[in-house]
Amino acid sequence: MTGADSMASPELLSSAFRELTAGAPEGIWAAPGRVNLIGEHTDYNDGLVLPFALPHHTAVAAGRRDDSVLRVRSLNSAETLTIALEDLVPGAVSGWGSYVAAMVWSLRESGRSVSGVDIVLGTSVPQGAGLSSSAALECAVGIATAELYGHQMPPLEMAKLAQRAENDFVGMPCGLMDQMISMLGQPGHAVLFDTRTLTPSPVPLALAGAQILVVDTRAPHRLVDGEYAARRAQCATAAQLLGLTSLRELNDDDAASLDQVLTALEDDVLVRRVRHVVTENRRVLQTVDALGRGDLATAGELLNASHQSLRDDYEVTVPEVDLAQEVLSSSGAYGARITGGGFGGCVIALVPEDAVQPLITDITAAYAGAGFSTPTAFTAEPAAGARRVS
Ligand code: GAF
Repeated sequence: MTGADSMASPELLSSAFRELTAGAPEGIWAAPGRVNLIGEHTDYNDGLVLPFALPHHTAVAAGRRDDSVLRVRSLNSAETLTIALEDLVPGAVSGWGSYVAAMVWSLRESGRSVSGVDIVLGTSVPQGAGLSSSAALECAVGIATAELYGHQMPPLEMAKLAQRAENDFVGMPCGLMDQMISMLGQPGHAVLFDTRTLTPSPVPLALAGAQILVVDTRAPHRLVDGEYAARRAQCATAAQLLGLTSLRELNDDDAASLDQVLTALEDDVLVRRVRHVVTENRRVLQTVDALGRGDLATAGELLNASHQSLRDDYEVTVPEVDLAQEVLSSSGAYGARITGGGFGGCVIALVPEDAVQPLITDITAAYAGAGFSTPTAFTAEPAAGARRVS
């Protein structure tokens, strides 16, 4: 068990809860981070995504209070947030506490009655690495608080409330992918999610002789700083100029007619953003098909193509990420791509089992040569979504 894993252990959380409140928690709940296999920056364009939940998770020990105060302690930051529920308004809380406050706010905004709560949280999801630590925190707090106050909610409804928390309270205009997979992850499966119909379809991830390697480039990953919002706005503008409800209405079945449609945009940046989204939706379906046939070579090529599109057309990569992808894809992986929102974060690769260690060595050497911070890496298996632990 790593130090981070122990931060989310039920024993540690229970004992910290007793220290904070002098009583036992009413329960412990957990929700995972994720990697996205493919389907990037498509979820706010009514498109397709293919993430899976990680074993890394955020856990909360929680109990009701007999007043209207939210009190939260984080084992990862050793800070305590105390705020009256009537003071919960967007902008009132910043830092990690804003995700907790946002979720309680969102539950109350949905009309559900929620009063005071004590929460102690810990996480094993790497922070700021693009592995969806925010959604893990929102969903863990959401299922804990809802259950404490007797609200039964379908997982997708909870995911939508978590997305609203992040959009309207934290100020990050994310799509629904991260919250969806944190709620609906399944061991052994990725989830193909159609964000237009809100339909999740589990996809078995049996990679005979291969692994998903996750490389944390440790390049700082920041999505609240405007670049993500700018991409989202560019897609909305392009859809509007093309007279579409969303970019999902476009496909590249006929590349020549897509090019013809895109000439109407008269703006190279918008053309490239749209081209990424349209081609990425197709790659998601092709990846599901290739994985279903056990064709890892084709799945790897699709990961590489996704990365190139995110680098050249969507412009969300950074040099650390491109270097990791280049080393992985040219030294033994079937394919590799940036995962998550971008501007730093992690690269995932589909890797033959016996190539995992040599590739980690190669990347570490390449990073040292380039003067980058030493990356970290782990192999990941799909894990379960949000749940009560005890
Ligand atoms: C971030 C967002 F939170 C997701 O909604 C998604 O848009 C992703 O970036 C890019 O695919 O993780």
